Amino acid sequence: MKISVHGRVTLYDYEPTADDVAGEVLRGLAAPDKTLPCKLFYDARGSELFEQICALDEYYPTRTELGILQEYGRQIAALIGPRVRLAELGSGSSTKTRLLLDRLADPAAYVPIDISRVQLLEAATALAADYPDLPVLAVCADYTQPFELPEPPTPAARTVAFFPGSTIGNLEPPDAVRFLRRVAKWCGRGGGLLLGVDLKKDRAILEPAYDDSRGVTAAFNLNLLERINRELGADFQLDGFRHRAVYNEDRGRIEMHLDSLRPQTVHLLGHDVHFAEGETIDTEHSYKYDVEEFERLAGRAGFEMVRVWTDPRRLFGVLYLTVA
Ligand code: AVI
Repeated sequence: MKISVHGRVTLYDYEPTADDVAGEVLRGLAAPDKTLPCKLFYDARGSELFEQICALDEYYPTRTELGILQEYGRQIAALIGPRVRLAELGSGSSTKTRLLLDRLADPAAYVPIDISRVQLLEAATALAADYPDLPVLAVCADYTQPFELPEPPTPAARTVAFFPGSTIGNLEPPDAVRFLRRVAKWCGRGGGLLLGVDLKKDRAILEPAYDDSRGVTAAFNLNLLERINRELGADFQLDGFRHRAVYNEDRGRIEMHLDSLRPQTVHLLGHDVHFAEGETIDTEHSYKYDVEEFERLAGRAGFEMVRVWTDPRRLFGVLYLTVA
């Protein structure tokens, strides 16, 4: 790990190496049920498309969570308490954090954690300029891998992790439990977790959120194939695949697919990948939870539910949990 100082921001750089994209792609496409990992969505183009998704009429999670944080920010800040070390997992542009920081009493430090060094430093620098008394300790790391949280210059009363956006839903439930166990270790006894969770609801709301009328989510899904063409020299024909999103009610998850529209062979790093007509690549799961169901899952990781805030339609939940 390397430490460097950038104006008011201290950067703790775990130098995440570029993932073994080729290996993961080949393994996923060689499986009997073809898959691609959803973390590969977020190259520069994919991140741009995701920002557009967040602004879509059909994609309710982003604006609903923002509304909850705006409406209940004071209560949330009061529960978190003074002198907190606030660690944000996958901090991105840190937009939602400002709603919290504006209301927190004398926070000890803000620790944004993100894998994208450029975006992390940009957001952390802008935030440090707007909160001149707040120590900003940025960590460049893949938060699903081990790393240590930096200590604030003066000791914090407690550590609270902030994980908005319902990104927890993109992990398979056993992986979510493993991940939350690690978060519980960082926060320690008395620490907390403020988390966004997308709630179970009618498929008439869910499916359009993942298959919008303007085709932005379709472009986001197909960009995976474009990325593989670009970075690994594959020859996916984009007009040979179609985006499909379906709510699997039994599993409580949205499943995103790319369906092959015809029999075809794709060439990739010396391998021939055959597709039958109608064969699918499973590209993302987005789990939806009931509050009680999530409480049980978090309980297995050592968290206790303290408080839940939702919107009037109960589309989305913001949960505050503490380490038991
Ligand atoms: C990042 N994540 C929480 C989004 C979701 O809703 O599962 C990713 C996404 N996929 C399609 N639209 C949005």
